[in-house]
Amino acid sequence: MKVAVVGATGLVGTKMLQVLAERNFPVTELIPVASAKSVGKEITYKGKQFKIVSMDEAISKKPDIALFSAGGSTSLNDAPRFAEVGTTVVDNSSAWRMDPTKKLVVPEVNADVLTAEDKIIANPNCSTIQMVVALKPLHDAYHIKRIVVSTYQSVTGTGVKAVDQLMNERAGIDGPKAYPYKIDLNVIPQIDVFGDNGYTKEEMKMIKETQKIMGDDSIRVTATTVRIPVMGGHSESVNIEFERDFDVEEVKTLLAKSPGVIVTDDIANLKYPMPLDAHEKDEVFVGRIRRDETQPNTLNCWIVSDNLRKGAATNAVQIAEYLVAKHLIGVPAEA
Ligand code: 11C
Repeated sequence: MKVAVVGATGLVGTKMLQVLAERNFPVTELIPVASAKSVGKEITYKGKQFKIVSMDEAISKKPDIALFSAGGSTSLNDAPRFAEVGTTVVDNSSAWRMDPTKKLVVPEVNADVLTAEDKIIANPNCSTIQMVVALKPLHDAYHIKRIVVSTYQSVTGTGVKAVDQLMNERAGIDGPKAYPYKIDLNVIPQIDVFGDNGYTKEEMKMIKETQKIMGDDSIRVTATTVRIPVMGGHSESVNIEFERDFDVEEVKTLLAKSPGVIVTDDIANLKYPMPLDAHEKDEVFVGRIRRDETQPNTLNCWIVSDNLRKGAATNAVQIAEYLVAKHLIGVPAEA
């Protein structure tokens, strides 16, 4: 496969290169793309140096697949240009996610919606991905009526500038700010901008994307998304009301055998998921699984995952792997 990685120098782009290498994705030619100021510089992939090229040069090479993580406006502008030359784009931005003509995919949940006609495929938001991986098997078994989620999100979700802000604050160094407030020793109950309804964009993504990926608009979701000064991954406290009742031990068994999920739930030995443990792992970790005793058919749990991996790069590479396995890639788009 000729593989382009667009946004190859960013936090997610760098992770995409790492994950492609680790999982031995069948790369025959790697085409790293980044903004004009990085063109000509080099990145390392599997111990070899590769020159960063411009968008136009990458398109002229007609890659089989392009993994995009360069922001929404680049995706809106350039993903269709790749699609026109037959490249399948897996886009990590929010640009195409709610477009009814584009698929929004988490392989463990809905890879089966993909066809060879899908030339721009959307990768969901990190906090949505980890939640749906854990909740899909429970939806299948008990049917979800309502989800109440509060998140505890890593600064890595914002990007390099936010990581630098946290580290600078910790070291007592002044520097550029990614957030309107100090993040070290603080908690900021705002991720992305506010909409007219008082919810942030991140909260609305969790609502809309969950319904689209699960293929079920009847699932009611309400979210509060919060930034905390951690690095290794996003955590979520999730309360789920089901139509049917469940047995807590059965829930644990069901989750433990679900693809991409690891149950870490042994309170006697103080075992539960934490971002420090999820860091650099591809799975979604679920713990603190218990009945909500205040109303029927309702469960509480705690979901943690590395937002740069399963929440972004790994999910995109898994989509690419699925396309290869099912021979849905490198096929010319229909006229
Ligand atoms: C965050 N979830 O943690 C965001 C980052 O729509 O892909 C990813 C934004 C997105 O800030």
